[in-house]
Amino acid sequence: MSDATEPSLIARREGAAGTILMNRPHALNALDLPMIEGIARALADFRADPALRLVVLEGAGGRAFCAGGDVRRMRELALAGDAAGVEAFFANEYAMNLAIAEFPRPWISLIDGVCMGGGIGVSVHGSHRVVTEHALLAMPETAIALFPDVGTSYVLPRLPGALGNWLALTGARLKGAEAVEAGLATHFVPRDSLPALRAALLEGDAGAVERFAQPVPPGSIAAQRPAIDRCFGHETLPSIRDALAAEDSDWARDQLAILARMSPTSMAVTLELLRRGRTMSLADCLQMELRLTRKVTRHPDFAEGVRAVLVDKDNAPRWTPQAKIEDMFG
Ligand code: QUE
Repeated sequence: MSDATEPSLIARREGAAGTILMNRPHALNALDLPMIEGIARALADFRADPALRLVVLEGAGGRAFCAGGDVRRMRELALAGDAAGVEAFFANEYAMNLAIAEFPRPWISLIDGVCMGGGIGVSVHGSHRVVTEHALLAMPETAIALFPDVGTSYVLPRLPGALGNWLALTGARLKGAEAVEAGLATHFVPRDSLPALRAALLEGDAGAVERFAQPVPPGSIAAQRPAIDRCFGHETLPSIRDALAAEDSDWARDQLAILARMSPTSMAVTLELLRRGRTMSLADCLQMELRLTRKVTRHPDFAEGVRAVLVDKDNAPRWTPQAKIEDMFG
């Protein structure tokens, strides 16, 4: 456990590298506003340092890379009617995500634990996403009536086949090797090799990632792909449900049960978001996401979803379905 006096973000120069440690292990390194501002400041400082060859991003505590954003706090702000507070958080986070995409040198994330939501946002736009056998990646926002954000409305529709729709709607959790298979991660390196890889990176040698990486054989994603594409490659939720029902398999029944727990509004918003994001730039996708947060965080499902999953942890959200999804896109 870190104590309250320890900084939640530690950014410094080590050798030829800039290093950033997300350091809120008691909250699985979930990003709060000071951490987001700290990463943005580090990006600017590192850019201005011509001797700095690459950046290494890590999570403290051994269990998580980064579990997401500080959605408990967002719920409190939303319930208090503090729209400006909600806006400040997401606007800063998404601007930082774009700055990572535009960072001109290697941005190397070492993902050795849970990496969800905001954790995907600080890694996926960089050049190298290194995962270990302990990595677990997901975009689980439909469970809390949010939607896949942090630029994933750009990333997910560009994954092969219907993988993006599947990951976004079900919040499926991918192990490290599966994340490489799906294209969210770029390299698999065993946890045991991370200290040696890190030492090489501090010498400024980004090529070390390739040398330490192990090949990932086609696995569970390849096996599920035909069914994922058959069932999740549809434009509407009813047609996705119909396709799952027609499969008549245990896998398809599992997917239907998962979808039945998610916010119906959030799923419809998510499907439309990824449909639009497919042909948009990352900057435009982030702007679309920011507009969506204004409506989505005011919808009763958001506070209820965070309550059910993260506050009371009863996992029994009482959703308030709504008829017109187009309204959410404002
Ligand atoms: C969906 C999410 C998040 C989530 C769970 C979901 C999310 C998030 C966290 C989280 C988890 C553990 C913590 C914490 C936050 O969980 O965004 O502070 O200790 O941050 O189903 O979007």
